[in-house]
Amino acid sequence: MTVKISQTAEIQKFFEEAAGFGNDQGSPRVKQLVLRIVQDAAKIIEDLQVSDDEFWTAVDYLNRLGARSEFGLLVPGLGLEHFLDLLQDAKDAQAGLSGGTPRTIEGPLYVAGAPISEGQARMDDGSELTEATVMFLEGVVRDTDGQPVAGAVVDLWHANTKGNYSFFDQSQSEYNLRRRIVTDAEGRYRARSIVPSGYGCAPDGPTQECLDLLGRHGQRPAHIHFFVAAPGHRHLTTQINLDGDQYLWDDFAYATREGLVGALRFVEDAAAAEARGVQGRFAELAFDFQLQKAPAPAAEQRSQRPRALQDA
Ligand code: MBD
Ligand code: FE
Repeated sequence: MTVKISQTAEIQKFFEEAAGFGNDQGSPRVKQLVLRIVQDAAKIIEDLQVSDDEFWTAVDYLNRLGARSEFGLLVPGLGLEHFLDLLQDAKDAQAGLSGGTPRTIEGPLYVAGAPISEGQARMDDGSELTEATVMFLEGVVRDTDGQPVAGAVVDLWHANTKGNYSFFDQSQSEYNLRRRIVTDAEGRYRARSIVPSGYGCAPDGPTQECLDLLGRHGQRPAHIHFFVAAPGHRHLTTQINLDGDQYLWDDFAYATREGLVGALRFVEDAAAAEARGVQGRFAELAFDFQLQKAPAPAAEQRSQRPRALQDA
């Protein structure tokens, strides 16, 4: 059996030095992680006989991925963000935490600091009313005993009819299709918006370049993202993925889950439209949430993941 160079004591000691184990400065945690990353990279290079050309092509790829700010897009595309959910689900099961609306990935397109209002909000700026279908979205936030949660913050965001998100798409107005709605005394939230389209990775971007080499598309079904938070309850990051979309169960980001599919109800009734204050065909979507009790105060907060306008 041939000896693996990457596994020799000499090379292991060399990487320990490179990862800062020879000094008492810096961060022990980062040293631990970096050591493992360089060790595993070396093992991959050796085991899979990665050529120099392949190695430097990969280095250039990561530079281009970062330059286009697409690292956060490749991560769900490769299933790693969904894996974090599966891992947390397994930990929850072990800890006996169950019930409530399933979690699913946040994705890379949240922006902090959306306008906040009590009970209801209009989310769209009206700029797509000729091409869009008006959507009335409403539901109740409850605890796992079925009791309504008043004062919960429902922070929701979605794409426009082109599948693009405001902030990242500079052609949209500030915070278009992004709102925070505080549930009323009955735990209810109501939003008037427009039916979103599915998102597709930029065809000329590095994420799609990788997906092409994997023989995969970069499309998501139409969906609506949510953070739902309330004192005493566990923060929930989730989405509604829309029934009938061709990508519902063929999502490049693997976010669709059982229990997170929402069905639009299209209404073509002049009296109903007038009662809603709109003209013509519109859509209704009802979706309720259930929050687990927070096992500890920290569980009430979303992750500290760096986000756009974090401090807004
Ligand atoms: C999205 O809109 C999204 O939700 C995810 C997970 C990845 C890319 C775009
Ligand atoms: Fe999204």
